Amino acid sequence: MTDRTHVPGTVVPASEHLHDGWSLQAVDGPVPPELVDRTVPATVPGSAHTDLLAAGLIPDPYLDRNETALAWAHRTDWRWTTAFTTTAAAPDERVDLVLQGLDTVATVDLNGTEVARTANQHRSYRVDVRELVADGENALTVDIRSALEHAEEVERDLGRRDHVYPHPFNMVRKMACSFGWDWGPDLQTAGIWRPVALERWRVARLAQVRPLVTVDGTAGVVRVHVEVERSGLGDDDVDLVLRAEVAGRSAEVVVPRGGSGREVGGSDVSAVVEVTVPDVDLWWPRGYGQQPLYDLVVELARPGGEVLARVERRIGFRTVEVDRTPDEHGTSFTVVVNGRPVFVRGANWIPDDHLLTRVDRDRYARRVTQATDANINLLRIWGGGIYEQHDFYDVCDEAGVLVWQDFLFACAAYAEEEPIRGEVEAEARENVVRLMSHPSLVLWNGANENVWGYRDWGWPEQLEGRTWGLGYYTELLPGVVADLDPTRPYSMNSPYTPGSDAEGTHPNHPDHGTHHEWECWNRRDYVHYRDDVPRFCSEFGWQGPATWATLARALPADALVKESEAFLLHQKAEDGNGKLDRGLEPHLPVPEDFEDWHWATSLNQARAVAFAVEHYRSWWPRTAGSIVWQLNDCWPVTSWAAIDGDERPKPLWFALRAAYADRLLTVQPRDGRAAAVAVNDTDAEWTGVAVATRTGLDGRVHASASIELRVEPRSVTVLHLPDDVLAVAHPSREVLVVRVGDAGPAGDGREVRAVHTWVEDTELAYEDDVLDVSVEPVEGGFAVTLTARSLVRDVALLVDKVDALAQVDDQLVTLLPGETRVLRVRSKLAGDGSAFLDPRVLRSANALVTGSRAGAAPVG
Ligand code: BMA
Repeated sequence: MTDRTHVPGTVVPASEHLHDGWSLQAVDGPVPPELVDRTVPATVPGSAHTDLLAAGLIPDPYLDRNETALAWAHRTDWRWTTAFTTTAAAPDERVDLVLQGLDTVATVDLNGTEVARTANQHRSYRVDVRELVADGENALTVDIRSALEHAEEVERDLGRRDHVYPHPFNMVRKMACSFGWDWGPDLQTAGIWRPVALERWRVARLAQVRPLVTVDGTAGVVRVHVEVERSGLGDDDVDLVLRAEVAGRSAEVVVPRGGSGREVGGSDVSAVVEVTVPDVDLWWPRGYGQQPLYDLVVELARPGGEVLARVERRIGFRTVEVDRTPDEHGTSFTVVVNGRPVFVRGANWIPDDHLLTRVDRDRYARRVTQATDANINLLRIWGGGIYEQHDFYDVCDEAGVLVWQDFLFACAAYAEEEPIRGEVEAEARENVVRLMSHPSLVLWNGANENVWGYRDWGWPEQLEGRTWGLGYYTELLPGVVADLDPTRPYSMNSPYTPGSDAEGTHPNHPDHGTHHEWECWNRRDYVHYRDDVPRFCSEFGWQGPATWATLARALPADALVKESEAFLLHQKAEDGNGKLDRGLEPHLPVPEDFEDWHWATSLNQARAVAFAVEHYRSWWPRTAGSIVWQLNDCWPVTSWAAIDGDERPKPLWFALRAAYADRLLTVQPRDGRAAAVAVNDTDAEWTGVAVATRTGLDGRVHASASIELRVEPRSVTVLHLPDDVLAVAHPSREVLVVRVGDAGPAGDGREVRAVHTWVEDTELAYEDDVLDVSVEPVEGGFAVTLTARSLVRDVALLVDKVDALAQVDDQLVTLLPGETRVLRVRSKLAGDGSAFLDPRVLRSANALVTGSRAGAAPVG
């Protein structure tokens, strides 16, 4: 049976999966008594955690305080065993055992013979087992020992290197956040996490297929580089034919006989075949054009005869570069696709479930759809996670979502000696080749924050001259990219100053290359995002809690308070709740009541991030990208995510969708006064009339001006506002409104607007009860009608509080006096829908302020 989850795209030879009949046992370590000598059925691919969960032997690690209760697994050794039936190798047949992924420190035994020892989650292993497989029953055992203890031993051998969290995650090639992160649980998985199979082949196989895709004028060119492994058996020393076909065009070359049987999985001979597709349709990022994908078929055959190997890939024709030209502002960092500079409206991606094997194609597709629905055009796969499954990149290829892939290094110094170095090189080579066919993949990045760490986090003192990873970022990794995937750009680190070295211009200098803005959130209020105009902000973010239904599923009812141990276990950031409160104080009351606090911090998260995004977009093309930390979560937790661990969008998601809209109006300081900035990130000119008014909270217009709007495609225009519109008399009673009614030919006809207040909500003269609401059942759910009698800011229906499955079409809706808006709620709930009008559900910024005033001065 063939299965594309084996080696994606490999059709010949077929794989015999070894996924059945597995069982798991804890063999050593501080295991609880109920697991001693106990054997449980195991799912492969899978992990010890998912197997024990399925067997009902451990509680759900994501709930309550179960994470802590499962810490014994960190120092436990495990054994997986299976028996399978097959046939012995024919005289001229190679039989390889192919292990696509082991997590992590494993010994593999087939029929009593050790066939592999591994210590790298990020690569695959191939072993020639033709002498070992027997007719009939065969026994396969995979022993996996504690990765933590292995890492501690390596650390003792090589000398300590700094790492930002307690465990030495930098001493073993395993997903860094396996060991806990400031948004992730410390659940150190072990398991056979990717497919296992026997592969039978004769004569020769395609050991490596590397399509280098370029564009030449109007033609698409794919140069397919292959490495061929000979079986070393029978009549393998023959000339072969390598053929490639795409879009009905094909080409072939002869692969000469060569030395054979050198090294299993290695290459005996290389070959290149080139196919040109005239008048090719280019692949574009979303918003710039279509995403045509072409099937590439690569075959290795006997001349005029039997196909020995066949690999399929889906490619797209496009060019990509990163413009890092020095200019009057510093050093740019602009992604250019098919010659067109792209403003990156991005989000950082972490593994979507800490228990990785539960993420399937549908889950990836749901997440990427949420990203595109929020107008995101790039996802950065962060270096503390993994190289994702092909499905992730496939979904991005189809959606036109650009992918920036970090090599897997994050927030730590890394030893450049063995046994780490060889693993780093092997995993980099393998994954570059594995992923390079995807057109969505536009950038390889050396590491997350490691040059910055060396510079600012006290590493040199602690290292005493030991290596820390620089050679990986400056030599090994760029060398691998140049060698294997030369059409794709490489960036040394994020953040990083292009052209600098570790001692030169500060790696996090906002004027040069990529920048991570973490002063805001960690130490400063979000208004300070405006202090810099970074060239490309690849990380910035603000925390907020998970949605209510997610929290209520994960925590017992009595733990739904800020101080509970369970809630704090699901808040991993250093002084996270303190930062949330301090972040609220300048803007909104800090509520005592937990549900009010939950809403206030959710709203503040959304506003903080939107504030940054609007600032960054307003500076295009000087600022060429904004990648918010972070799109998703891997379990239920308070974090920077826009989508929580149960896949629910937080208020931030709605704010991002608005701030990342194709066309944006925003009020920004320019030359010491407020200006309206119109951002047009479409290919059509944006014309219309911008009406700017100085309006009372009661709706009275004190001053008004009409300004002709003309914004070129993919550009930004600053609109000067007249003095009388800015001459605010009563800051607590007036707002500035800028609106463009006609969004022009490419617009959707909807008004684009900005509502700007001169003071914080706490100082606005909000009155009580100025929002009229009604609800009626409609097909598929409910319609909630909102009408404002005075300014109402950031209305949100927290629908999951009523129905955990409900969805609402918008949140954080601001209404001017007299305006009406209907929100659509999708829900199967019975009844009249009045539950959606409960003040715990129907929220606004106003009610936080008026409610706290009432609380401060209780009537009666
Ligand atoms: C950045 C990231 C992550 C971290 C986030 C929030 O440094 O690279 O390491 O989770 O900040 O603190």
